Amino acid sequence: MITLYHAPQSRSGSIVWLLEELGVPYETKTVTIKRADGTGGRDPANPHPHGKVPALVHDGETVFEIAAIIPYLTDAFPDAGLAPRVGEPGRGEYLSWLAYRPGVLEPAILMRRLNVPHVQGAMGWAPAEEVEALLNRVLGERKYLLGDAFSAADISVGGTVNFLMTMKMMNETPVLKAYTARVTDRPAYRRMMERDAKK
Ligand SMILES: N[C@@H](CCC(=O)N[C@@H](CS)C(=O)NCC(=O)O)C(=O)O
Repeated sequence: MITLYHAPQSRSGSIVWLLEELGVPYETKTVTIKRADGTGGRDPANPHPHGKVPALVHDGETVFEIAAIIPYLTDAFPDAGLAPRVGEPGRGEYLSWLAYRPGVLEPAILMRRLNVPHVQGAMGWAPAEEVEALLNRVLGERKYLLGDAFSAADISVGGTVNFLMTMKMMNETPVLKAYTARVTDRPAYRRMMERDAKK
């Protein structure tokens, strides 16, 4: 059994979306987390070492960090066709985009929002304007991050771009608007949104 430790309207929605795309049985345990507005608090029932979400328990193993949970699940259920398998073309690019979300995209955009100047050579990510330019260039040439086929990389990066544009933290462009409309126009995405709306 797969157990997802989840908090509505948070990053763990990416994993609900992925599990819905995979079509595998899973349960969610709703936990409280510290919210940016100062509400909430750490939940002792959450196995995440920092009390964050998502955390996933599968066959007794705990997996945390979205960049680890997504390939863990797409490797465990490869027949769903949501990721290139080990040795297949596109595998490297797939893993790169999975790491890009928490390692580059999120910190770049958050630092800009917080007015923290970018220190080239010190920070492990690129400046926000460069991140936006890259995403616009790649997605201007391709339907999805890996080409013609939707993959779990689009759940992670596409879902984040969608959220950041809604929050007015990323600049809306025709390319990114068309891309996020494409990736969110899916039954699994709608099921995830409906699920969170009920909580
Ligand atoms: N790098 C983590 C980020 C997880 C994260 O920060 N989740 C937020 C919810 S959107 C959280 O649990 N925040 C509670 C806290 O910071 O204590 C990942 O990608 O899984």
